Amino acid sequence: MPRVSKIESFRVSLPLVRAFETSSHRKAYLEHILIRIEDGDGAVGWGEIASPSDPYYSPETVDDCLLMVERYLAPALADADWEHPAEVGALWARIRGHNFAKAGVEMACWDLWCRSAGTPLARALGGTRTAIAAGVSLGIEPTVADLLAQVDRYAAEGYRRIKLKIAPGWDVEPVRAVRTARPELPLHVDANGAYTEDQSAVFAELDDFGLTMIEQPYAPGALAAHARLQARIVTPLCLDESVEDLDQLDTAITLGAGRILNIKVSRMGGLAPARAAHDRAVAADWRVWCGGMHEFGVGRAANVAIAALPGFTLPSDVSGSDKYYERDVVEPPIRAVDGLVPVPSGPGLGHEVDEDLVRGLASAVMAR
Ligand code: OSB
Ligand code: MG
Repeated sequence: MPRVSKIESFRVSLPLVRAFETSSHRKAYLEHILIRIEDGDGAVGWGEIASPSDPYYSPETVDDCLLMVERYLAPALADADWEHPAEVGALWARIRGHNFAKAGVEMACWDLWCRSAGTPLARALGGTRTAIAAGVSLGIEPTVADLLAQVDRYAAEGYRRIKLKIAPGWDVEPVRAVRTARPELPLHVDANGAYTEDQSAVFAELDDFGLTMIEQPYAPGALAAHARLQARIVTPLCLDESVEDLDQLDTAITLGAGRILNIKVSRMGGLAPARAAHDRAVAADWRVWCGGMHEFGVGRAANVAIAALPGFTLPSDVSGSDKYYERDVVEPPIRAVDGLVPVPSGPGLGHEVDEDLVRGLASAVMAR
């Protein structure tokens, strides 16, 4: 039975290969928190808190997450008895929200348990795939020509689909340009909740481009508005920000607020809740796929593992490390070959963390 005796967090910043702009903000580097835990036998597990720095995607920020780990999550985990990582979430069940912080600490528990048991994380979760289909998510670019160059590059690398970020003023025109250049490419758009219902005419126009889905057109809480839009267009709506727990998923399913769920380990608060969302969505005939938060290699490896579950039938936002970072924090880095990322067969996350690099890069370290 693992008993975590040491918990460290490292605030690490890495420059992005290419600055990324969404409807809410633009980033040239990301700062995430890496979690390292150890039990009394010296077994180690790693997790990643992939919260954005600022509260524009969800209310959480990196600073909040550091505080949550120090004040609540590390004390709840330290010296607690647990048999299996699926039980760990119960230690902080009474803490409302803070899913990104919870997910990073829970992930470290899965990694530690799997490494001790010699089991790959994907297998521990019930994953059945040996490789997952990879897509890319492309940010808002300065010009349509810049966007087309990015599309060409990643389509040529073999990625299985491309997702375009949209925002008012950057929607029908870039989508039409990409669709005209590549009539057969599996394509979808993500608005990160930037539209209101009185702007719904845009989605009627986008409905004609054969998109696989329209992701999160309206604000997270606007489930009824999503249901009204879904009733009027053919393109399936996909929810991201709107679903942070199983009750919200239940409401979304009941209302018909979409037909597809983007499952993010971070947004759901961990691997066990992400798996539960997969089970619930698939049972309701929704399709699911694995989203991402520009994770470093630790969180990205966890995404690969969860995406190995059988219900993940649409390509993921899990691209190779080289799409994001010059040098990732894991060895080997995550690699996509011909649009597929292999599911590792080694224990735990299946990638070794470059601990010296992490310690060297960390701007803040907390230990307990
Ligand atoms: O909405 O899916 C999103 C990145 C940061 C915040 C939100 C989102 C994204 C992405 C990129 O779309 C996914 C990835 O490549 O990791
Ligand atoms: Mg999204």
